[in-house]
Amino acid sequence: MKEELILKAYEIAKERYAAMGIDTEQVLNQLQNFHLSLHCWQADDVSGFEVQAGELSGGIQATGNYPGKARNIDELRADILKAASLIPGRHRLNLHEIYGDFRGKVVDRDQVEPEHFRSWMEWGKEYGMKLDFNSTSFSHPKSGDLSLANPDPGIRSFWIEHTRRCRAVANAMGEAQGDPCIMNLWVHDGSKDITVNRMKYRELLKDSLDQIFATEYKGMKDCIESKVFGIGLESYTVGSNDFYIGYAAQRGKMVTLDTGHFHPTESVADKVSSLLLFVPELMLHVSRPVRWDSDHVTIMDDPTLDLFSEIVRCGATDRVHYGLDYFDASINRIGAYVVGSRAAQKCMLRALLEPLALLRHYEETGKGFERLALLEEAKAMPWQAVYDLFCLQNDVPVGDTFISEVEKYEQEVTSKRG
Ligand code: RNT
Ligand code: ZN
Repeated sequence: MKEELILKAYEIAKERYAAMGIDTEQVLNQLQNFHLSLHCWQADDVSGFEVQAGELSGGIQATGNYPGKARNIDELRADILKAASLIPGRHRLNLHEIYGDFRGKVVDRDQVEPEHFRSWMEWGKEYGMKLDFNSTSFSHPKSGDLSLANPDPGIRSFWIEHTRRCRAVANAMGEAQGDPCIMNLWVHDGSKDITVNRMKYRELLKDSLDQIFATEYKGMKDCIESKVFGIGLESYTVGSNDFYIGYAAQRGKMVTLDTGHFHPTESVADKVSSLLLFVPELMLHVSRPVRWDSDHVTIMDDPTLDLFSEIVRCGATDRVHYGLDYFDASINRIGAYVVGSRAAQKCMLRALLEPLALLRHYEETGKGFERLALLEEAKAMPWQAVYDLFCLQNDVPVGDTFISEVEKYEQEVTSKRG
Protein backbone atom coordinates (compact mmCIF):
# COMPACT_ATOMS: atom_id res chain seq x y z
CA MET A 1 0.00 0.00 0.00
CA LYS A 2 1.20 3.47 -0.82
CA GLU A 3 2.65 5.31 2.14
CA GLU A 4 0.99 8.51 1.03
CA LEU A 5 -2.42 6.90 1.14
CA ILE A 6 -1.84 5.46 4.61
CA LEU A 7 -0.78 8.85 5.93
CA LYS A 8 -3.70 10.61 4.32
CA ALA A 9 -6.19 8.13 5.75
CA TYR A 10 -4.57 8.46 9.15
CA GLU A 11 -4.81 12.26 9.12
CA ILE A 12 -8.54 12.02 8.48
CA ALA A 13 -8.96 9.36 11.17
CA LYS A 14 -6.99 11.49 13.60
CA GLU A 15 -9.33 14.41 13.06
CA ARG A 16 -12.44 12.31 13.39
CA TYR A 17 -11.22 10.77 16.64
CA ALA A 18 -10.12 14.18 17.93
CA ALA A 19 -13.67 15.38 17.44
CA MET A 20 -14.73 12.59 19.81
CA GLY A 21 -12.10 13.64 22.32
CA ILE A 22 -9.57 10.95 21.49
CA ASP A 23 -5.91 11.59 20.89
CA THR A 24 -4.76 8.98 18.38
CA GLU A 25 -1.09 9.85 18.92
CA GLN A 26 -1.44 8.92 22.55
CA VAL A 27 -3.26 5.73 21.61
CA LEU A 28 -0.45 4.82 19.21
CA ASN A 29 2.01 5.18 22.08
CA GLN A 30 -0.14 2.97 24.26
CA LEU A 31 -0.31 0.36 21.52
CA GLN A 32 3.47 0.48 21.21
CA ASN A 33 3.64 -0.49 24.88
CA PHE A 34 1.18 -3.34 24.46
CA HIS A 35 3.15 -6.57 24.38
CA LEU A 36 1.70 -9.92 23.48
CA SER A 37 3.24 -13.13 24.74
CA LEU A 38 3.50 -15.28 21.63
CA HIS A 39 2.90 -18.92 22.45
CA CYS A 40 5.74 -21.02 21.06
CA TRP A 41 3.46 -24.03 20.65
CA GLN A 42 1.60 -22.76 17.59
CA ALA A 43 4.76 -23.43 15.54
CA ASP A 44 4.74 -27.20 16.03
CA ASP A 45 1.32 -28.32 17.28
CA VAL A 46 2.45 -28.50 20.93
CA SER A 47 5.11 -31.15 20.22
CA GLY A 48 8.19 -29.71 21.93
CA PHE A 49 11.78 -30.99 21.83
CA GLU A 50 11.99 -33.79 24.33
CA VAL A 51 14.06 -36.66 22.98
CA GLN A 52 11.57 -39.03 24.59
CA ALA A 53 8.52 -37.08 23.32
CA GLY A 54 5.24 -38.99 23.11
CA GLU A 55 1.81 -38.15 21.79
CA LEU A 56 -0.01 -34.96 22.78
CA SER A 57 -2.20 -35.82 25.77
CA GLY A 58 -4.00 -34.06 28.61
CA GLY A 59 -7.31 -33.57 26.84
CA ILE A 60 -6.03 -31.02 24.33
CA GLN A 61 -5.82 -31.57 20.58
CA ALA A 62 -4.15 -29.91 17.61
CA THR A 63 -6.16 -31.02 14.59
CA GLY A 64 -4.93 -30.85 11.00
CA ASN A 65 -1.73 -31.81 9.24
CA TYR A 66 -0.71 -28.78 7.25
CA PRO A 67 2.83 -29.38 6.01
CA GLY A 68 5.88 -27.54 7.25
CA LYS A 69 5.69 -27.60 11.03
CA ALA A 70 8.87 -26.75 12.93
CA ARG A 71 10.78 -29.95 13.71
CA ASN A 72 13.49 -28.65 15.96
CA ILE A 73 14.60 -25.67 17.98
CA ASP A 74 16.30 -23.88 15.07
CA GLU A 75 13.25 -24.16 12.84
CA LEU A 76 10.96 -23.04 15.62
CA ARG A 77 13.13 -20.02 16.36
CA ALA A 78 13.23 -19.09 12.68
CA ASP A 79 9.45 -19.40 12.44
CA ILE A 80 8.88 -17.25 15.52
CA LEU A 81 11.18 -14.57 14.16
CA LYS A 82 9.38 -14.66 10.81
CA ALA A 83 6.01 -14.29 12.50
CA ALA A 84 7.33 -11.52 14.76
CA SER A 85 8.61 -9.64 11.71
CA LEU A 86 5.03 -9.41 10.45
CA ILE A 87 3.49 -8.28 13.74
CA PRO A 88 3.98 -4.62 14.65
CA GLY A 89 5.55 -3.84 18.02
CA ARG A 90 7.73 -5.79 20.45
CA HIS A 91 6.50 -9.03 21.90
CA ARG A 92 7.37 -11.70 24.41
CA LEU A 93 7.73 -15.42 23.84
CA ASN A 94 5.86 -17.92 25.95
CA LEU A 95 7.70 -21.24 26.32
CA HIS A 96 6.52 -24.58 27.63
CA GLU A 97 8.92 -26.76 29.58
CA ILE A 98 9.00 -29.34 26.76
CA TYR A 99 10.64 -26.72 24.51
CA GLY A 100 13.93 -26.81 26.44
CA ASP A 101 17.24 -27.05 24.63
CA PHE A 102 17.91 -30.63 25.70
CA ARG A 103 20.68 -31.25 23.10
CA GLY A 104 19.82 -34.84 22.37
CA LYS A 105 19.70 -35.90 26.04
CA VAL A 106 16.77 -37.48 27.81
CA VAL A 107 15.86 -35.00 30.53
CA ASP A 108 12.85 -36.16 32.45
CA ARG A 109 10.42 -33.56 33.73
CA ASP A 110 11.65 -33.83 37.30
CA GLN A 111 15.20 -33.11 36.17
CA VAL A 112 14.70 -29.84 34.31
CA GLU A 113 17.12 -27.03 35.16
CA PRO A 114 17.58 -23.40 34.16
CA GLU A 115 20.56 -24.63 32.12
CA HIS A 116 18.15 -26.23 29.64
CA PHE A 117 16.81 -22.79 28.87
CA ARG A 118 20.09 -20.87 28.83
CA SER A 119 20.19 -20.78 25.03
CA TRP A 120 16.62 -19.48 24.99
CA MET A 121 17.58 -16.69 27.39
CA GLU A 122 20.47 -15.73 25.13
CA TRP A 123 18.27 -15.94 22.06
CA GLY A 124 15.62 -13.80 23.75
CA LYS A 125 18.20 -11.21 24.64
CA GLU A 126 19.58 -11.15 21.13
CA TYR A 127 16.18 -10.64 19.52
CA GLY A 128 14.63 -8.45 22.17
CA MET A 129 12.00 -11.00 23.21
CA LYS A 130 11.34 -11.43 26.90
CA LEU A 131 10.33 -14.90 27.98
CA ASP A 132 7.36 -16.32 29.81
CA PHE A 133 7.06 -19.93 30.90
CA ASN A 134 4.75 -22.91 31.53
CA SER A 135 5.16 -26.16 33.37
CA THR A 136 4.13 -29.16 31.24
CA SER A 137 2.14 -31.92 32.86
CA PHE A 138 0.72 -33.43 29.66
CA SER A 139 2.27 -35.73 27.01
CA HIS A 140 4.25 -37.81 29.47
CA PRO A 141 3.97 -41.46 30.61
CA LYS A 142 3.14 -40.21 34.13
CA SER A 143 0.49 -37.72 32.93
CA GLY A 144 -2.46 -40.09 33.13
CA ASP A 145 -5.70 -38.46 34.19
CA LEU A 146 -4.18 -37.02 37.37
CA SER A 147 -0.88 -35.29 37.96
CA LEU A 148 -0.73 -32.78 40.83
CA ALA A 149 -3.96 -34.27 42.20
CA ASN A 150 -2.84 -37.88 41.95
CA PRO A 151 -3.45 -39.97 45.11
CA ASP A 152 -0.33 -41.99 44.23
CA PRO A 153 2.36 -40.22 46.27
CA GLY A 154 5.10 -41.15 43.77
CA ILE A 155 3.31 -39.61 40.80
CA ARG A 156 2.16 -36.57 42.70
CA SER A 157 5.61 -35.82 44.05
CA PHE A 158 7.08 -36.25 40.55
CA TRP A 159 4.82 -33.46 39.27
CA ILE A 160 5.38 -31.32 42.33
CA GLU A 161 9.11 -31.58 41.71
CA HIS A 162 8.60 -30.74 38.02
CA THR A 163 6.56 -27.66 38.78
CA ARG A 164 8.91 -26.48 41.52
CA ARG A 165 11.80 -26.76 39.10
CA CYS A 166 9.84 -24.90 36.43
CA ARG A 167 9.45 -21.99 38.83
CA ALA A 168 13.21 -21.96 39.30
CA VAL A 169 13.63 -21.89 35.52
CA ALA A 170 11.12 -19.04 35.23
CA ASN A 171 12.93 -17.15 37.97
CA ALA A 172 16.24 -17.54 36.13
CA MET A 173 14.59 -16.21 32.96
CA GLY A 174 13.14 -13.25 34.83
CA GLU A 175 16.48 -12.40 36.40
CA ALA A 176 18.27 -12.69 33.08
CA GLN A 177 15.83 -10.37 31.34
CA GLY A 178 15.39 -7.93 34.22
CA ASP A 179 11.63 -8.32 34.05
CA PRO A 180 9.47 -10.93 35.76
CA CYS A 181 8.80 -14.07 33.77
CA ILE A 182 5.12 -14.99 33.97
CA MET A 183 4.77 -18.68 34.69
CA ASN A 184 1.50 -20.36 34.00
CA LEU A 185 0.36 -23.49 35.74
CA TRP A 186 -2.27 -25.54 34.00
CA VAL A 187 -2.84 -29.22 34.70
CA HIS A 188 -5.37 -31.36 32.90
CA ASP A 189 -6.34 -33.34 36.01
CA GLY A 190 -9.83 -34.71 35.85
CA SER A 191 -12.03 -37.67 35.21
CA LYS A 192 -13.82 -39.05 32.19
CA ASP A 193 -16.68 -40.43 34.20
CA ILE A 194 -18.49 -39.55 37.39
CA THR A 195 -16.21 -39.41 40.39
CA VAL A 196 -17.29 -39.73 43.98
CA ASN A 197 -14.09 -38.07 45.19
CA ARG A 198 -14.38 -34.50 44.05
CA MET A 199 -13.17 -33.14 47.36
CA LYS A 200 -10.28 -35.54 47.69
CA TYR A 201 -8.59 -34.59 44.40
CA ARG A 202 -9.09 -30.90 45.08
CA GLU A 203 -7.53 -31.25 48.51
CA LEU A 204 -4.57 -32.93 46.89
CA LEU A 205 -4.24 -30.22 44.24
CA LYS A 206 -4.44 -27.53 46.89
CA ASP A 207 -1.73 -29.21 48.92
CA SER A 208 0.46 -29.66 45.83
CA LEU A 209 0.11 -25.97 44.99
CA ASP A 210 1.03 -25.01 48.55
CA GLN A 211 4.20 -27.10 48.29
CA ILE A 212 5.02 -25.71 44.85
CA PHE A 213 4.53 -22.08 45.87
CA ALA A 214 6.42 -22.44 49.17
CA THR A 215 9.52 -20.88 47.61
CA GLU A 216 9.30 -17.13 47.04
CA TYR A 217 10.94 -15.72 43.94
CA LYS A 218 11.47 -12.18 42.76
CA GLY A 219 12.14 -12.94 39.11
CA MET A 220 8.88 -14.65 38.31
CA LYS A 221 5.15 -14.41 38.88
CA ASP A 222 2.74 -17.33 39.10
CA CYS A 223 -0.57 -17.63 37.36
CA ILE A 224 -3.06 -20.48 37.60
CA GLU A 225 -5.40 -21.58 34.81
CA SER A 226 -8.77 -23.27 35.17
CA LYS A 227 -10.80 -25.11 32.58
CA VAL A 228 -14.28 -26.56 32.11
CA PHE A 229 -13.24 -29.95 30.75
CA GLY A 230 -10.75 -31.73 28.51
CA ILE A 231 -11.32 -34.38 25.87
CA GLY A 232 -11.52 -37.72 27.66
CA LEU A 233 -11.93 -35.89 30.97
CA GLU A 234 -15.46 -34.66 30.49
CA SER A 235 -17.10 -35.33 33.84
CA TYR A 236 -14.81 -33.57 36.28
CA THR A 237 -11.97 -31.06 36.24
CA VAL A 238 -10.02 -30.79 39.48
CA GLY A 239 -8.76 -27.30 38.65
CA SER A 240 -12.12 -25.72 37.96
CA ASN A 241 -12.78 -21.99 37.79
CA ASP A 242 -14.10 -21.87 41.36
CA PHE A 243 -11.13 -23.84 42.65
CA TYR A 244 -8.52 -21.52 41.20
CA ILE A 245 -10.36 -18.32 41.95
CA GLY A 246 -10.62 -19.37 45.57
CA TYR A 247 -6.97 -20.32 45.65
CA ALA A 248 -5.76 -17.18 43.87
CA ALA A 249 -7.87 -14.84 45.98
CA GLN A 250 -6.66 -16.41 49.20
CA ARG A 251 -3.00 -16.69 48.24
CA GLY A 252 -2.63 -13.54 46.14
CA LYS A 253 -1.87 -15.35 42.89
CA MET A 254 -2.62 -14.24 39.39
CA VAL A 255 -5.52 -15.87 37.53
CA THR A 256 -5.20 -16.96 33.92
CA LEU A 257 -8.31 -16.46 31.83
CA ASP A 258 -8.23 -18.70 28.79
CA THR A 259 -11.05 -17.53 26.56
CA GLY A 260 -11.78 -21.13 25.57
CA HIS A 261 -12.17 -22.38 29.13
CA PHE A 262 -15.67 -21.30 30.00
CA HIS A 263 -19.19 -22.27 29.13
CA PRO A 264 -20.10 -21.01 25.67
CA THR A 265 -22.57 -18.41 26.89
CA GLU A 266 -20.33 -17.11 29.68
CA SER A 267 -18.70 -13.72 29.11
CA VAL A 268 -14.99 -13.78 29.89
CA ALA A 269 -15.00 -9.99 29.59
CA ASP A 270 -17.36 -9.73 32.55
CA LYS A 271 -14.89 -11.60 34.77
CA VAL A 272 -12.20 -8.92 34.52
CA SER A 273 -13.68 -6.37 36.93
CA SER A 274 -14.75 -8.96 39.47
CA LEU A 275 -11.41 -10.70 39.54
CA LEU A 276 -9.31 -7.56 39.64
CA LEU A 277 -10.98 -6.60 42.92
CA PHE A 278 -9.61 -9.75 44.52
CA VAL A 279 -6.49 -10.93 42.68
CA PRO A 280 -3.41 -8.86 41.88
CA GLU A 281 -3.17 -9.41 38.14
CA LEU A 282 -4.52 -11.42 35.26
CA MET A 283 -2.91 -13.47 32.55
CA LEU A 284 -4.84 -14.00 29.33
CA HIS A 285 -4.79 -16.96 27.02
CA VAL A 286 -6.56 -15.47 24.06
CA SER A 287 -7.99 -18.22 21.93
CA ARG A 288 -11.11 -18.90 19.87
CA PRO A 289 -13.34 -21.70 21.05
CA VAL A 290 -15.56 -23.17 18.35
CA ARG A 291 -18.17 -25.36 20.07
CA TRP A 292 -15.51 -26.49 22.57
CA ASP A 293 -12.03 -25.45 23.65
CA SER A 294 -10.91 -26.03 20.08
CA ASP A 295 -8.10 -23.46 20.17
CA HIS A 296 -8.87 -21.96 16.78
CA VAL A 297 -6.84 -18.93 15.71
CA THR A 298 -7.87 -15.73 17.48
CA ILE A 299 -9.88 -13.31 15.35
CA MET A 300 -11.33 -9.87 15.95
CA ASP A 301 -14.65 -11.22 17.17
CA ASP A 302 -17.08 -9.76 19.68
CA PRO A 303 -15.93 -11.77 22.71
CA THR A 304 -12.33 -10.68 22.16
CA LEU A 305 -13.30 -7.07 21.53
CA ASP A 306 -15.41 -7.12 24.70
CA LEU A 307 -12.55 -8.58 26.72
CA PHE A 308 -10.06 -5.91 25.71
CA SER A 309 -12.66 -3.15 26.12
CA GLU A 310 -13.32 -4.31 29.66
CA ILE A 311 -9.60 -4.23 30.48
CA VAL A 312 -9.36 -0.66 29.19
CA ARG A 313 -12.60 0.40 30.87
CA CYS A 314 -11.29 -0.98 34.16
CA GLY A 315 -8.12 1.07 33.71
CA ALA A 316 -6.26 -2.20 34.07
CA THR A 317 -4.03 -2.48 31.00
CA ASP A 318 -0.99 -2.72 33.30
CA ARG A 319 -2.49 -5.43 35.46
CA VAL A 320 -2.97 -7.85 32.60
CA HIS A 321 -0.48 -10.03 30.71
CA TYR A 322 -1.51 -10.83 27.21
CA GLY A 323 -0.77 -14.41 26.21
CA LEU A 324 -2.17 -16.15 23.18
CA ASP A 325 -3.15 -19.80 23.25
CA TYR A 326 -4.28 -21.51 20.10
CA PHE A 327 -2.86 -24.30 18.03
CA ASP A 328 -4.21 -24.72 14.56
CA ALA A 329 -2.42 -27.42 12.58
CA SER A 330 -4.71 -27.11 9.56
CA ILE A 331 -3.40 -23.87 8.07
CA ASN A 332 -0.03 -22.22 7.58
CA ARG A 333 1.26 -22.01 11.14
CA ILE A 334 3.22 -18.80 10.76
CA GLY A 335 0.24 -17.19 9.13
CA ALA A 336 -1.80 -18.34 12.10
CA TYR A 337 0.54 -16.50 14.48
CA VAL A 338 0.27 -13.32 12.48
CA VAL A 339 -3.50 -13.37 12.05
CA GLY A 340 -4.14 -14.07 15.73
CA SER A 341 -1.61 -11.56 17.01
CA ARG A 342 -2.79 -8.79 14.74
CA ALA A 343 -6.38 -9.55 15.70
CA ALA A 344 -5.54 -9.21 19.40
CA GLN A 345 -3.79 -5.91 18.70
CA LYS A 346 -6.74 -4.62 16.74
CA CYS A 347 -9.04 -5.48 19.62
CA MET A 348 -6.78 -3.56 21.99
CA LEU A 349 -6.56 -0.62 19.58
CA ARG A 350 -10.30 -0.42 19.23
CA ALA A 351 -10.66 -0.56 23.00
CA LEU A 352 -8.17 2.29 23.40
CA LEU A 353 -10.01 4.35 20.78
CA GLU A 354 -13.34 4.11 22.55
CA PRO A 355 -14.85 7.52 23.45
CA LEU A 356 -15.11 6.40 27.05
CA ALA A 357 -15.41 9.81 28.70
CA LEU A 358 -18.39 10.75 26.58
CA LEU A 359 -19.99 7.33 26.99
CA ARG A 360 -19.63 7.59 30.75
CA HIS A 361 -21.04 11.08 30.72
CA TYR A 362 -24.10 9.78 28.88
CA GLU A 363 -24.47 6.98 31.36
CA GLU A 364 -24.14 9.25 34.38
CA THR A 365 -26.75 11.62 33.02
CA GLY A 366 -29.21 8.86 32.25
CA LYS A 367 -28.86 9.18 28.49
CA GLY A 368 -29.32 5.57 27.48
CA PHE A 369 -30.13 6.17 23.84
CA GLU A 370 -27.09 8.41 23.41
CA ARG A 371 -24.82 5.82 25.01
CA LEU A 372 -26.09 3.07 22.76
CA ALA A 373 -25.90 5.23 19.64
CA LEU A 374 -22.32 6.23 20.33
CA LEU A 375 -21.30 2.64 21.04
CA GLU A 376 -22.72 1.73 17.63
CA GLU A 377 -21.06 4.65 15.87
CA ALA A 378 -17.70 3.82 17.46
CA LYS A 379 -17.73 0.48 15.67
CA ALA A 380 -17.62 2.21 12.31
CA MET A 381 -14.93 4.75 13.16
CA PRO A 382 -11.73 4.55 11.04
CA TRP A 383 -9.64 2.56 13.52
CA GLN A 384 -8.17 0.62 10.60
CA ALA A 385 -6.37 3.76 9.40
CA VAL A 386 -4.76 4.02 12.84
CA TYR A 387 -3.70 0.38 12.73
CA ASP A 388 -2.24 0.81 9.26
CA LEU A 389 -0.17 3.73 10.46
CA PHE A 390 0.97 1.65 13.43
CA CYS A 391 2.20 -1.04 11.02
CA LEU A 392 3.92 1.55 8.87
CA GLN A 393 5.65 3.10 11.88
CA ASN A 394 6.81 -0.34 12.96
CA ASP A 395 8.07 -1.22 9.53
CA VAL A 396 5.88 -4.27 9.03
CA PRO A 397 3.57 -4.99 6.09
CA VAL A 398 0.39 -2.92 6.08
CA GLY A 399 -2.99 -4.56 5.51
CA ASP A 400 -3.14 -7.82 3.61
CA THR A 401 0.37 -7.46 2.20
CA PHE A 402 1.67 -9.79 4.91
CA ILE A 403 -0.11 -12.67 3.15
CA SER A 404 2.45 -12.79 0.36
CA GLU A 405 5.27 -12.58 2.91
CA VAL A 406 3.96 -15.68 4.63
CA GLU A 407 3.57 -17.41 1.26
CA LYS A 408 7.12 -16.53 0.32
CA TYR A 409 8.46 -18.00 3.55
CA GLU A 410 6.40 -21.10 2.88
CA GLN A 411 7.86 -21.50 -0.60
CA GLU A 412 11.40 -20.87 0.51
CA VAL A 413 11.44 -22.51 3.92
CA THR A 414 8.56 -24.45 5.43
CA SER A 415 7.48 -26.33 2.28
CA LYS A 416 10.99 -27.82 2.09
CA ARG A 417 10.62 -29.49 5.48
CA GLY A 418 10.06 -33.25 5.26
C1 RNT B 1 -5.20 -26.23 27.83
C2 RNT B 1 -4.73 -24.92 28.32
C3 RNT B 1 -3.24 -24.70 28.30
C4 RNT B 1 -2.60 -25.21 27.04
C5 RNT B 1 -1.17 -24.78 26.86
C6 RNT B 1 -0.48 -25.57 25.80
O1 RNT B 1 -6.55 -26.29 27.68
O2 RNT B 1 -5.36 -23.89 27.62
O3 RNT B 1 -2.98 -23.36 28.52
O4 RNT B 1 -3.31 -24.81 25.91
O5 RNT B 1 -0.53 -24.78 28.04
ZN1 ZN C 1 -4.65 -21.89 27.94
